[in-house]
Amino acid sequence: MSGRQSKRVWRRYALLGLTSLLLAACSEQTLPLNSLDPKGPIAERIDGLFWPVFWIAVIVFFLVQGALLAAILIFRDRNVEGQKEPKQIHGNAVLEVVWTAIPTLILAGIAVPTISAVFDLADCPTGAFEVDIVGHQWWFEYSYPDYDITTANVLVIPTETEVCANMTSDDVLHNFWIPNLNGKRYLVPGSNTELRLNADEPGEYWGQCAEFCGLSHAKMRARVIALDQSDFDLWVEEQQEVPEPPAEGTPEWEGLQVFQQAGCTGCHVLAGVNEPSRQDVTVVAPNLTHFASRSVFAGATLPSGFDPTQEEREAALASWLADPPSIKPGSFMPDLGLTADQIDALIAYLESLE
Ligand code: HEC
Ligand SMILES: [Cu+2]
Repeated sequence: MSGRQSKRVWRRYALLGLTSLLLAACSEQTLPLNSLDPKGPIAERIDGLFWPVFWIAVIVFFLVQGALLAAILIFRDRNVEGQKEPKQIHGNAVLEVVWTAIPTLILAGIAVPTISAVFDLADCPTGAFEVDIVGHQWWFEYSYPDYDITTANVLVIPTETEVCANMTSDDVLHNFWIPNLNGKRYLVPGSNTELRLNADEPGEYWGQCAEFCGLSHAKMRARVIALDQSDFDLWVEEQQEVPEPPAEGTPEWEGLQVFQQAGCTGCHVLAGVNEPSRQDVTVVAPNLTHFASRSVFAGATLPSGFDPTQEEREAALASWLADPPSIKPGSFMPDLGLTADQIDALIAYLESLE
């Protein structure tokens, strides 16, 4: 290939890459982490700051670049005899004052609503609905102090309700970020931070740990599911139930046997199996009491995609149980050397835990 041809091919690839990037940006479905798509009053407040500042920046950009272009064109060297040097304005006190004062005024103008929003959003209002969030490498644990519920990965909240998340970390710094609902906030070991969440509509809001926290940081995601108050109350009731033990001889029962024999109970709490009170246990792994009620697991990374089928979910669970660290590097759930039969039985059992 001649140099010219290869250049042309290269250009074509670059164009293709750029186009696909642009097209990818157009699809809502592939953009679950979009902070320009507020779904509640807190996110709207932040969005309401972003757009005015953005448009002021756009206007400033065009004014400054326009002035620059005009100066370049008007005062360019025309290569004609006798062209006079333009008037020199360096050190002109009036101009200096004016172009210092204008940005100062703009910044001061932006600062007023910004600072007021920062303070308004910093702390939870009194009487908010309380949830506790604990960051673990690499999953989020959620508990509801008023309801004695502990769950993981999927945070269920009621709609049109001020939710106050009291957050801390069990190991390193994490950061909880649900862009549709609010900005980010750190989870700090040994300290508490608060994050306000409020969703207008029932729906699923995606999130991500936003602070590098070790090997599987990228696979530490979060999901918030907002439910109407009545659906939320139902969910609470279901979560508070202790699951019935499966009938002897069923595949679910086989799974429970494996669960007890393979050491799962050394790390996982499952109400009715290994735990008298859910609050006394030091948490090292997600509570599995209502595992099947959660749409995603393993740090909200499995099953992947937007509308996984039950088969895809079970396949993902099988691959997780077979070798967790191959799915999430560094995972604190080890490869337990389970056989295919044991995995099938465990899936039957875990998927019955609604
Ligand atoms: C040494 C502790 C340990 C043992 C033993 C263990 N796990 Fe885990 N397990 C974990 C940890 C930690 C996670 C979270 C991993 C992550 O998401 O990074 C986890 C995650 C899971 C999940 C996903 C839960 C969710 O909601 O994200 C399932 C299901 C699971 N384990 C099942 C089992 C089963 C079944 C066994 C027994 C065969 C078992 N585990 C044994 C520590 C353990
Ligand atoms: Cu993290």
